[in-house]
Amino acid sequence: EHSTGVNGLEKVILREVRGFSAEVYLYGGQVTSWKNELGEELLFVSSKATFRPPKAIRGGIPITFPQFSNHGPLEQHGFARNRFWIIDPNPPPFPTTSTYKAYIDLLLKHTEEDAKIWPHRYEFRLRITLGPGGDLMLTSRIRNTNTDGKSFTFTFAYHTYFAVTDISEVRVEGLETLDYLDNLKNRERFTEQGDAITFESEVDKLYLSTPTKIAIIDHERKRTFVMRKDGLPDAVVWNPWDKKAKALPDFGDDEYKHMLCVEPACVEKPITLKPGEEWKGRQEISAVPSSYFSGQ
Ligand code: TA6
Repeated sequence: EHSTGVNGLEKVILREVRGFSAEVYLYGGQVTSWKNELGEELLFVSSKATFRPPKAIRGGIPITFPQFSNHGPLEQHGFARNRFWIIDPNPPPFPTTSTYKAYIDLLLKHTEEDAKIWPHRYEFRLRITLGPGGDLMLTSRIRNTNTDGKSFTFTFAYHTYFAVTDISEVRVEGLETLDYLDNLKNRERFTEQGDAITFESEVDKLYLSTPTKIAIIDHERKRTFVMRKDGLPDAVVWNPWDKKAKALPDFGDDEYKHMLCVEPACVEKPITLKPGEEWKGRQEISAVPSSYFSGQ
């Protein structure tokens, strides 16, 4: 249902039969809450998030488009997360076989203002779905609607902030032995070691050619987040740790202990669309008790 969020910003609440819920702000097209049937919050949003345009909301699932990172002509992470999206008046049809219950279709289109910094026409359709069992799925469809025959190229990520009990008790499985670009070492390329990733300092790594399934294990709470993705070959893992956390005005000094960003992305090989072409990128996350998780 529609409601008014922080600072009067419009938000939509999705509810699922078993009691899972999610909240999406039209500002940024950004999920800011995903709760399980016990009402436990599964995503991290900073207590110092400003919810004040034009700054992005710190947490949940920011959409970084048309540029991930500050490597390019645009501001850091592009501008989709800094714009007001609308409810899609003409959403794509739902696949008939789907059993998904609660969903919302959002739309972001080019504006003359944005055309000054990114001279292209596009339609970005974002479907946010709360599925049976509380899985949260985001599907992005980005279409080039240029009428001048021009292609455009972009990079993309779902900048997902998971809430964790204690970062020093978190493991990530699925990225071991992969190559990554280390953003803390001038994006130099390294190879990850052979077992699950653990955390004891700032991490900012772009893993390349990653599997469709990644697991984030919150050992303390015996909870595993399972992330499945399509069309997103890369995955960024980020924790600012103490120094960087202190330097971010909209991030509490100690909050790095209770969050981890795992961000399915398309960065190493940017996406190029000709007029009329459409790209699709999907992220689906679920939270399961670790005891069930086979770890395969
Ligand atoms: O998540 C990776 C990253 O690119 C980091 O380098 C850090 O800058 C983070 O995004 C947050 O960026 P933001 O612009 O939201 O403060």
